[in-house]
Amino acid sequence: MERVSLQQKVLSENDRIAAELRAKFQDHGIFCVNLISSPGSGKTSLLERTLESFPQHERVAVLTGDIQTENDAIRLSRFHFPVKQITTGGTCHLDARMIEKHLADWRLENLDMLLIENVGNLVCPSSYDLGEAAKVVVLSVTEGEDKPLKYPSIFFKSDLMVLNKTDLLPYVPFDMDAAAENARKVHPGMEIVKVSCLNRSGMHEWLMWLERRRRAAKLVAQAVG
Ligand SMILES: Nc1nc2c(ncn2[C@@H]2O[C@H](COP(=O)(O)OP(=O)(O)OP(=O)(O)O)[C@@H](O)[C@H]2O)c(=O)[nH]1
Ligand SMILES: [Mg+2]
Repeated sequence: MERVSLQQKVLSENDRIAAELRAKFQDHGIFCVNLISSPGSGKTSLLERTLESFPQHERVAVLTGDIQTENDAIRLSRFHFPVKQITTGGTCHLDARMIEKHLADWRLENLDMLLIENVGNLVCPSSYDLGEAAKVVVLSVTEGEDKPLKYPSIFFKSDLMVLNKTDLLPYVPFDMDAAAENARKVHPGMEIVKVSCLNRSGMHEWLMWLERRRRAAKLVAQAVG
């Protein structure tokens, strides 16, 4: 009984900070994405392909979470946009306080888009709101098409599923239609883009999705402000 109420307290504190972050992002017209997947599905690779496609004047920044190492921040820093690593030291997800802390010395008025790579995990990150406008779940073709049914929460809460590593389809038994059907069983009408971060196929659709959502965030900020 007590354990449940403590967990509720932690989550409601997280929700309070997340709501403050969301309000700040909305005020500044920042489109914030929370990228979630199992370890190794290709979150950093997708961000590498994304950042390499942006012109240098793009007002984008990245926070990338891992339990240990600065490896992902080092990979992403090559593109010369602001990047910070959040090292959780054991925690299996990012929380809103970590985002608040790592944003503290960035000027939000200089940003249009904040891309957050969560810790590799399909379960824990789904419970922690980071103030994002959209969660995006990445599933790669080596993971099995049943994952949306086994880990429904994150597929239900995500606006978009990015199906990655499609270049491997000739070599692994993965049924794309079944994966899409399973995702839409959990989340009817869910948007899906199929990509390969290796050969860059599908990148246009992913970038168009980002651009559409970024414009929508700007319009909301203008309407409210
Ligand atoms: N064949 C193939 N390999 C890929 C693709 N995308 C990523 N990889 C490889 O998959 C491995 C993991 O990719 P990452 O981008 O590090 O995955 P991640 O989701 O960021 O991993 P964590 O941060 O550890 O959770 C790397 O060896 C990538 O080169 C792809 O589209 N095709
Ligand atoms: Mg990564």
